[in-house]
Amino acid sequence: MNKPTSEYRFSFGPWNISEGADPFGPEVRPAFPHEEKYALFRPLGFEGVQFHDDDVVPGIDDLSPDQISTKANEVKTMLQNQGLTPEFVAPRLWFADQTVDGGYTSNSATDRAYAWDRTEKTIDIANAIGSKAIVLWLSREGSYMREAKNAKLAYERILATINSILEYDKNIEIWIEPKPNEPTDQAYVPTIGHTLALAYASSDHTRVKGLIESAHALLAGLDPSDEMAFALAHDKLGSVHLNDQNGLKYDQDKNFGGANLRVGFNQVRVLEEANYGSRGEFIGLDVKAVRTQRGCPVTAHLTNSREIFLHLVEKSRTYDNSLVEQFRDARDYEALELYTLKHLLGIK
Ligand code: 3MF
Ligand code: MG
Repeated sequence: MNKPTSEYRFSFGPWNISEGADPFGPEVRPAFPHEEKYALFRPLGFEGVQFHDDDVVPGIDDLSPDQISTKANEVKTMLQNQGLTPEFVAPRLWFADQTVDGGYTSNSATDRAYAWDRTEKTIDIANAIGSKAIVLWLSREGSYMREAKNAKLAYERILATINSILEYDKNIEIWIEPKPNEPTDQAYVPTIGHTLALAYASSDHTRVKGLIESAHALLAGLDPSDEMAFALAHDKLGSVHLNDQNGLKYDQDKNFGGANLRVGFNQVRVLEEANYGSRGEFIGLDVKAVRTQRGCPVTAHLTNSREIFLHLVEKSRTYDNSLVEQFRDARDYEALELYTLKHLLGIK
């Protein structure tokens, strides 16, 4: 029996409420205080918070371990007061001077040490606020010039880091969020296949999983629902970042279903079929507010993506699976496609 739609738990990260700056222009909306964002989650229909280490502890690089722990404890209390769950904490390894060449794969030993230090802090913060997972979006672990790094060594360094994390904390889970490019030209862990190969090569694969972002799969030229199915077949889908992407261009973080409703439907269908969410997994969103949107704070992109997800859950539950089986048995995929498109259009 499927769970009622209301049982899905949704999450997003505070960076999804932004002032609208892009590489071509400054902020277009007034700043909305970071600390006030958390009061918005529940009223908008979200109970999970995705964090970067410095979302929990701003200015993390300049603070002592005691100061970091005090701030993390404050955030834990705030989450409890607001009825929120921390979904994960991710080390932000792409902002600092020490990460211009990547973190774990940087050619500088001191910069690699900085990346490890930030990772330890991230794990400590995850524990302090009660998050069972850290996310590694491997941002600058890649190259802009192919010859700049030794790729084999880079993969060995990433694997060694995964093992060090598993050793440092005997309970924490690592969810790797693969992405093929941006900010790098070529990223070292571009797909869920690479992610799971690293997981199985690690010292405890049961604690290494993937987080699949729809747009990242599309940027790799892959279908997000097949990527999700691959992770689900290995019971290694830690979380998802649902959004959309209109072809091979910059990472758009469009609203879920906004570029291709059918691709959205298939992600929901695959998640539903695997009963994703029944063990508390979140439906995470990673969507960007468009620059033209006025107001402060802007949140329509979040509620709209959530609403479309729930409509697609209904579409998935009313999809006539016995008819689909008949079409499959007869290999009448033309009829299957027409039925699917009419179902999405609401035509009998
Ligand atoms: C980049 C991303 C990131 C990650 C986030 C958590 C800024 O394309 O999707 O969002 O999701 O850093 O790991
Ligand atoms: Mg993401």
